[in-house]
Amino acid sequence: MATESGNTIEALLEEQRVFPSPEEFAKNAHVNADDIFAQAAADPEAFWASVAEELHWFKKWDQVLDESDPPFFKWFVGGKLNITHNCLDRHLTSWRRNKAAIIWEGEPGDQVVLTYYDLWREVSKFANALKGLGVKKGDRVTLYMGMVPELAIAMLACARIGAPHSIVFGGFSAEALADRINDAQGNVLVTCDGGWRRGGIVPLKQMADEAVERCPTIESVVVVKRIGDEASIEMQEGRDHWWHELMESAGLRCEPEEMDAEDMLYILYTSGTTGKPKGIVHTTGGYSTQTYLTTKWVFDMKDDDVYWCTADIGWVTGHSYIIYGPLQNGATTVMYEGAPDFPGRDRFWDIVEKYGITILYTAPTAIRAFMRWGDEYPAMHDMSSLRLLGSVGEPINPEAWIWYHTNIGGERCPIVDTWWQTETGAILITPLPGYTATKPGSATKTFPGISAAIFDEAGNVVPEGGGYLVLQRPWPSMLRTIYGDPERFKEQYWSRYPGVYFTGDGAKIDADGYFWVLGRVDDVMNVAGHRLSTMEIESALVDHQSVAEAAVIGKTHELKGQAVSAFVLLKEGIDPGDTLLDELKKHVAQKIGPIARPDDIFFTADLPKTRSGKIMRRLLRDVAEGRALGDTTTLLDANVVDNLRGQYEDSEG
Ligand code: 7RM
Repeated sequence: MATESGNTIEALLEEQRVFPSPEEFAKNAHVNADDIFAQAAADPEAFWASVAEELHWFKKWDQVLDESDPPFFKWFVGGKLNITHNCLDRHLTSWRRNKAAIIWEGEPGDQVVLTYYDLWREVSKFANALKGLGVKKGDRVTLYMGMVPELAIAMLACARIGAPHSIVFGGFSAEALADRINDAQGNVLVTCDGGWRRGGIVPLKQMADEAVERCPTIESVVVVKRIGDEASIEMQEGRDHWWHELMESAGLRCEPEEMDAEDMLYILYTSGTTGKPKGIVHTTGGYSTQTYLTTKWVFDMKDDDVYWCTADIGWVTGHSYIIYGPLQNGATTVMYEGAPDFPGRDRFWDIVEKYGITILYTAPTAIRAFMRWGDEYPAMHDMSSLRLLGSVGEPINPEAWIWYHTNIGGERCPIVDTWWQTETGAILITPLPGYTATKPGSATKTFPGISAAIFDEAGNVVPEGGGYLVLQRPWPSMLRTIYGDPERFKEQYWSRYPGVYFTGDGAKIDADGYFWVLGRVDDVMNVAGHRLSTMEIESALVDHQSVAEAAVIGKTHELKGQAVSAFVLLKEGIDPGDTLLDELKKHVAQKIGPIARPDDIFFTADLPKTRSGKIMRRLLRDVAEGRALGDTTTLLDANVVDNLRGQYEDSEG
């Protein structure tokens, strides 16, 4: 099984296991033939135009792609549409009007089901409420909420009236929220009195109050009552409005604003290599088109599916693959409010069984946690409804892939490992289930119409081997700019190789043309002149039977430039000790070579992660090198680093 295979990058490339798409699946899949790829490659613009034809447009475009002012590309020039018409109105004239659009499960176990008709009504009403607060087309509206149905309603309401939303993940601090509001400069903030998390209350309104003190542009705050009295919040007269009160008097009809294809749909902030978050700008026509098609093909979305993407809507995955992609397809999309281990470690599997989930889309970090908790939790539930699994957010190590395949997918479900970024708006590298044979650890090949390559430092294409992952042609759902900073947009993505989009990821391509994304290039180490990927060594460590998770950093070293330093989380019940420490060092040396042998390994109870589950190696580097901590605003749990530092210093004497 899993541990028989190496998890290092070299071993990944030697990985012989290929999982052909199951025949049964292929029979009914949306995509099951070659010609689609050939056609899209021969004429990508014609391909994307034919996809856009499947959507509703108030006015058809005059030109598919305008490349006259690179890198400021425009798609479907002159076209007019509204994404909420495609998400809602279009389904009201068919049998889908009473189909479940959103099935929502609250952490305490409460449920809400909104049919397409229900959702259309709620969205129209809140759109009118926003207008009543003075929001006009082009005004930015910040949403700082938990995973409640009102979040979906609010974002669609913004889109309906052409007011770009800026969703700030509900786990961010008041300070981070204020920075984002001030960058986007809106007049309205929508929040909740609080959110439920592991039975406790996330004080969203209190943090919003604190933030708004520093945000002179905010005139109105709309508050969803999720918690009630226990939240003990204060409403500020004249500024704060209860959601339910606004909705009582809001009109039922709100015609969608006719948006230009290139009008802004939303801003979403993402962390860059510097401290200041970047406001990624997405526009309407291309984003609609590509999220629509990728949802349909990558998830093989059908009318009888019950689809669950476990991301938070505060991240791009939630924008594209909980809301816009699925709703444009008329799908049933599930939203869950809370934590995966509350009240028990089987909560996800409980939800799968309860709603008969057929498609599950989650992240490797979650999968590794489930693995660590043990096989008994999924085994408690009937998960035979599942037919397709997805992964996103970071490289998935083959061991986790195989565990997912075996314990969640019952060895029958194809896995789609989907590579994309906030900036790309939609999935770009992925298997198509029913068509692509998968290899554990590889996101496989580009989606039809997309052109990616591996470049070396000088910008030559690497036909087989490692380098930088780049995108060679514009794609419809690409970011258009960084909000308020077009120079940074050019500099960050388009300056390394002229005319080519630089992803910031390192990757390899194998003899079959399969991509293996290794991770951010800023996580690459240089040890005595040898280039090593943190991921490569982490995989080698995780490959050991005692290790649950590992984070590797390059610690500054007098002689070698950098030395390998590893933070290791052991599986439950395994005792750390010097013998194990030596064994792990040997294991890495054996898997990759002596050069990768960690100088030190530190056993820890937890790893500092961002709220979206990415390990913050920068903070580990700070701990290892005894520095003051840098920016920690995206850190999930500040205590983790403090504990780590305490232990680390003790162990160093
Ligand atoms: C969707 C999302 C983007 C970064 C990206 C990669 C990493 C995402 C995969 C992956 C390997 C994958 N947006 N990444 N998906 N690495 N395999 N399937 O995560 O903007 O938050 O992050 O995430 O490094 O550049 S994101």
